[in-house]
Amino acid sequence: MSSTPISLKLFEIGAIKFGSFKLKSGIESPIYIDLRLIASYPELLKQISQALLQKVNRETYDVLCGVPYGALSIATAMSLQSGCPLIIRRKETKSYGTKQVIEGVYQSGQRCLIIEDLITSGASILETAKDLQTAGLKITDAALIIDRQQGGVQHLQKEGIRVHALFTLPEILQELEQQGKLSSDVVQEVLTFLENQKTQVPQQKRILSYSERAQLATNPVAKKLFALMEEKETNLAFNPDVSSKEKFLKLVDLVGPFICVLKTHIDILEDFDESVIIELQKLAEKHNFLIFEDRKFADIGTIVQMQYCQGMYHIADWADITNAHILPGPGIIEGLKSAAPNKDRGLLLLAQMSSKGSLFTPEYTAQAVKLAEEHSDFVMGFICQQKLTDDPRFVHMTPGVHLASSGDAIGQQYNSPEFVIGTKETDVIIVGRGILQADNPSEAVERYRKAGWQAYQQRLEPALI
Ligand code: 5BU
Repeated sequence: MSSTPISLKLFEIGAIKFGSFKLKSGIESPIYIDLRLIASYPELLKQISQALLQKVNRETYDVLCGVPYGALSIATAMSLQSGCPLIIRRKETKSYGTKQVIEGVYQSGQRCLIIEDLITSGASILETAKDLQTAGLKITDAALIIDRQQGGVQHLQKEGIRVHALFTLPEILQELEQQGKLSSDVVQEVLTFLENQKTQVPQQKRILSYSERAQLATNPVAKKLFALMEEKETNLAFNPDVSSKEKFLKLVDLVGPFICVLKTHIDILEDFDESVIIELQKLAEKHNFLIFEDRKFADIGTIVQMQYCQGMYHIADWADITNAHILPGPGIIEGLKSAAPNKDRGLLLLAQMSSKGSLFTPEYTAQAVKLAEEHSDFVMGFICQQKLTDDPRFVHMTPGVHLASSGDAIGQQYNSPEFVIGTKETDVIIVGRGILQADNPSEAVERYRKAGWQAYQQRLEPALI
């Protein structure tokens, strides 16, 4: 269809303005585009949504999703005209989402067409695509009204998303000039401005390697862990949750060469005695891994001090890492820290859990991040289901990982190593039964190591924001 009517109407309703405008970034711009105005002009909205529907082959998508909020009305209009179902992405819950991020009816494996009004760097579309992919949807195409031609289309192409734009911004300028709405001087001014902007976006966002993060970490155990992950090429932690010490130690010896962390529940062992600890420490030395007692402390400072250093297990003597709930407040961190003053020890805060119906809320998770920042000498990171902070000092460790199962009968929920490290951007996968119950555990441990490591390496490739 002819581009004239739409671009002219966008100009007439003031969705594209020329003059001098101060942008959020402080930059003076000769052009201002606000396509949200389209929602107030139903005829134009209809015309645009029809044009967008014609732009993309209907065979290539099953559902529609508009990037919030600018494109919600456009996606809705397209849904009404085509009969294609719509889903909605919530913007607010994206940071630490235990809540439903995608609303509506859809099935894993369905193809979703993303709708947007304007593309600059492509970051907004990518953010929406990531959430949709996390929900199991496939994203291959995005349709939008205006491409500012500032690198967004190429950026998305690299991520496997084809962009279908009704117009490029230079095409609109040309049209308006031909229609006598703009002088050639203004067109030139805007084109020069766009050209200068191009060099500024998109920027490179470099992801730090584990060894770079070893340099930055403020907790000594986090430093050791990052360094040994890089050295052994593994981001796999294993938990041999078995009750016999003989079986436990045999398993540890078997998986030792492939793991960075051995996670224990020492109180599961029915025949525990001190020899377990002596042998475990020898194996940690032999295979170069750290020991993490998954004790999940949850009491007041004074009691956790005793639980950490005394009793049957003397955890602080042998476990490089332990973890704690933050429910009692910062006293639990201070209590544990003061209990092992002369040793290199690290604490992980429980910020999210993998189990179904877990009561962790985004606010609680955010508090864990805040407490970690305030105690970064002792707190080395989090037990979580997704990356919680860009602060490179903190390790994100994720349980609930399995290559073949989606969960157990009593609430465990599993994700793949690729999803956890690649999509959720955490650092360490914690695997138990995926290896323990495999037909061939020594083959399985290498499979998990490789999957986790490959996902990390893929993430390291320079990403554009
Ligand atoms: P699995 O066999 O891979 O399901 O074992 C998971 C381990 O991780 C097990 O030792 C749990 O105690 C631990 N875990 C978990 O599964 N989910 C969580 O949110 C936390 C710990 Br915290």
